[in-house]
Amino acid sequence: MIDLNTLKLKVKEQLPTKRYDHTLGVVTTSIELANRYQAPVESVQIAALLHDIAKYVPNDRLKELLEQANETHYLTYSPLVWHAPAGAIVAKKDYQIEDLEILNAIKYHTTGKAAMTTLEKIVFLADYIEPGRSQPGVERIRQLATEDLNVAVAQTLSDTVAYLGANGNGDIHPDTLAAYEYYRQYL
Ligand code: DGI
Ligand code: FE
Ligand code: FE
Repeated sequence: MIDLNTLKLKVKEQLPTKRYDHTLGVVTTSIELANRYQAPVESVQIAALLHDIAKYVPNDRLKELLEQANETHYLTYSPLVWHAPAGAIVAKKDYQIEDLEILNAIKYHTTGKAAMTTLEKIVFLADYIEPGRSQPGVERIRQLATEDLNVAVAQTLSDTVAYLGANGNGDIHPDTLAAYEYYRQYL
């Protein structure tokens, strides 16, 4: 059994204040979503607390972690997505998280993927709409999140794909594209 307060303190030590505040925002939003959409609140909190645990690990080390875990396919895409799969590796190695649902929620929090579990959708969405976020369109998605989880996830993916495309970012990760292709049915 994991003690959430101990975990919180450990995560706080690992992150700059701003990122820790974002993390607490993701935790709060994830709990609200878990209550609304009947997901296990404890698992949701653990995944939310750890989702960005590898955000400040240097790229060289992220690369090493992904190589050791045979996840080298990530390395041909933007380093911006590496912290998510690497975060799942760190959660297992350094935080003794064995629950695959929690590990996958961390792993896919940046790209999303097709046919996510409720837990995966909640962390993915909460990361995008926590109170500290202010990107264009976020208010609409916050509203959608109170109405329908799949629609809110679909709109998040649509906005993200449009944003990455508009920024001339040629390397949208295949999981992001597959997620968008899957969830656009809800728009
Ligand atoms: O770590 P956070 O800042 O809390 O949020 P995040 O893990 O969602 O990472 C956000 C960044 O990742 C944002 O700049 C968009 C980018 N991103 C998400 N999916 C993809 C992506 N970047 C590329 N290149 N390809 C993707 O598929
Ligand atoms: Fe992240
Ligand atoms: Fe985040």
